[in-house]
Amino acid sequence: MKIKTMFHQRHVLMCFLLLGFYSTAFSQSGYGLWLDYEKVNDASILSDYQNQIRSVYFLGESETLNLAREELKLGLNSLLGSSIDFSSTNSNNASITVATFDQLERKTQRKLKKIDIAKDGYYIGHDSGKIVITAKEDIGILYGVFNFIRLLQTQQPIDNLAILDAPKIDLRILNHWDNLDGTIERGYAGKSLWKWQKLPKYIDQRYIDYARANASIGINGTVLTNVNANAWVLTPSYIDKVAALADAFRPYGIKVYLTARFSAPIEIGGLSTADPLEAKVQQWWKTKIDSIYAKIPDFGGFLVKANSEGQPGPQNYGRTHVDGANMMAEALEPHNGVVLWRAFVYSEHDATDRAKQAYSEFVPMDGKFKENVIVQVKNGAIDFQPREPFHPIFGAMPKTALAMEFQITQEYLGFSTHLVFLPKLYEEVLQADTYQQGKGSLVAKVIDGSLDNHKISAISGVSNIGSDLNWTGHPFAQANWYGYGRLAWDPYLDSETIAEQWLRSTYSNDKDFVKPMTDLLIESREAVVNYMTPLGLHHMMDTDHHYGPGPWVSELPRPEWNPTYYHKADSKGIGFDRTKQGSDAIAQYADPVAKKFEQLDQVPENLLLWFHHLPWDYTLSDGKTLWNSLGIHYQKGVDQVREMKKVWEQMSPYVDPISHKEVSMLLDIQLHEAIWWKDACMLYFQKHSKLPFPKAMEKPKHSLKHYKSLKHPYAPGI
Ligand code: GCV
Repeated sequence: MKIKTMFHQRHVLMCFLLLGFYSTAFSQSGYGLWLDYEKVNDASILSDYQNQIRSVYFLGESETLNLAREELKLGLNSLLGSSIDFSSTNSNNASITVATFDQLERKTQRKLKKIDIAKDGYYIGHDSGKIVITAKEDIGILYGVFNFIRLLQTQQPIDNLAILDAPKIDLRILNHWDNLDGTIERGYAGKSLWKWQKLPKYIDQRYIDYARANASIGINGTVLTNVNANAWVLTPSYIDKVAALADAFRPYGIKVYLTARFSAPIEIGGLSTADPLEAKVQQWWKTKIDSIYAKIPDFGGFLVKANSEGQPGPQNYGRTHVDGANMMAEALEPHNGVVLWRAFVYSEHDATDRAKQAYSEFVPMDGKFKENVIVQVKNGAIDFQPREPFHPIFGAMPKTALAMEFQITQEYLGFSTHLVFLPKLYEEVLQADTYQQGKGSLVAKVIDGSLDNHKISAISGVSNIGSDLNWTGHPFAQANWYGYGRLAWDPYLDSETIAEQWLRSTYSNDKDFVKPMTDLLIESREAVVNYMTPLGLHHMMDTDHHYGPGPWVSELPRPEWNPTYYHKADSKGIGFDRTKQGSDAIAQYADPVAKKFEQLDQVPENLLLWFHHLPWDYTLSDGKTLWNSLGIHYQKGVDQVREMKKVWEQMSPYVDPISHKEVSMLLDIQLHEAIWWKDACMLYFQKHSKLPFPKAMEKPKHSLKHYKSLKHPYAPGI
């Protein structure tokens, strides 16, 4: 560097000071995610670890194994604060042995031979008092290493380990809704990570850091592009760019997928049709797919949004989703690629309840899709609302592999401004019992393929990652990326464990931090439901950008884009009647579930207005009227955010000052917006109910006219 020749010595000193400041600011920026390995701060745990870990015998060479070795070195050296001896030749007295099973010494193999390690899984145990991390495959070693590091990060005992672990879902995928121009649909954390113009030659360090973070939680696939797809990504020059990303991600066990625009044969192929039954169209896709595999031999496959919200699809040619999906599947099959075909369909020309349409269209097609087609279903039948009942398709298509689609980006939950811990929402859906094969037919079992014995299983999360220094906009939105990954690995994990692990790995192991903050994360999901859409209300967000409340919106050309379509508030009452007297959407659920939702004395109160239209003076189980309860729920949401703020204020001893301030400011905005939601919605509903606000509810700050006048033309997220 030329610093000395460029500056006077005084400036040099200043530079160092600034660099010091910069590196502190950087380390506090959140860039390191849950992978900043800070030295264990509990003296007795540290000395216990130091006694048990003095040296590592790490066998094998491959790109993935080399990464695992470096990660373990980094983890141990940082967490233990000393330099650990690594050897690949000398096993003598090494405290930890790391090797794939076939490379372990014979005597260790004999001892562990009964342990049935699944593909991609790993085992962490002991042999003659020494720790062994082993796996069948290199990627299992990497996963094992990350999990071993997590034990130390979260200060767990390591003297009696016997952890046999493996992913329960095969394809654990992130869906980026990233456009080729760098914008991100519903993205609130900056621009796309993918620098298309500089690819394939320029490999941004962020690609590597992204892949490492994903591997640490077991994610093994990434769809690079928006489901509202651009055919251009399938042209040769873009495939070269995609191949460069695939090369960067491969050592971390991550495959790339692309979104395929159904009309691509016309747009970039020069054909006059994209009819899936036309031989020339089939041939076009075959040639295209072969050319992709020539450059990316482990390409994952396609994710397709067809005949949905204006996207082209087979129905443009009078064909079905089966025709479209199977055509692509056939071309992908020889390469072991899959088609993730989305079931997110609803039409303005269909007068039936939007919540019913995907089921009505897809369930009759069960058994007709090829084996490498996975139908990807959103967690609920409308659209990623703060609370929805599980999608009735789950369990209702036993002959078709179904993927879960969760949204990690907070399109309907306060963007990257509100602190909402989504694993709580995911857990609620995964643990829901569909009863499709009797009691215990959990959504999780549909997704992991165990309920209907599927050969392949998949889960997708719509990414919340962008170019912001901290990746996700809100520092706590990192917990949603992390939590999604953990649940994709094991959909039976409970959200509290995930919250605790994330907090410990990211911030502090101090019990006075971990306990209140775990409670805060868990509570945060119910808070957002309360201040946005309590008691089963849904889709009341303002038009288009979905930022803030817009319960009054009623004039959009597509009826089902209007909030009034969903809450149906009138002088008599509020709620969507989906019973037999109403849209009968409830009939799409298996009997015991349907009965529960149909009957007012059984329907869970938190879904009441999802399924029933009820009078304002309807009495709830606690004796309150519906109207009063609504106001009390809105107020509760606001109070919950106030409580979150109070808890966070106490946390400054455990969090660096920059992050603490950042989250405090975001909580201030969240509180302001929670009040906005309460006031705007209750004022609007009062126009219909004509009732006074319940006493427990704070009076609105402004008039309904004021709230209706608010406009947000440049709300982020496109
Ligand atoms: C990618 C909702 C969102 C759209 C999104 C769509 C989908 O309608 O508002 O931005 O489009 O879901 O999931 O396809």
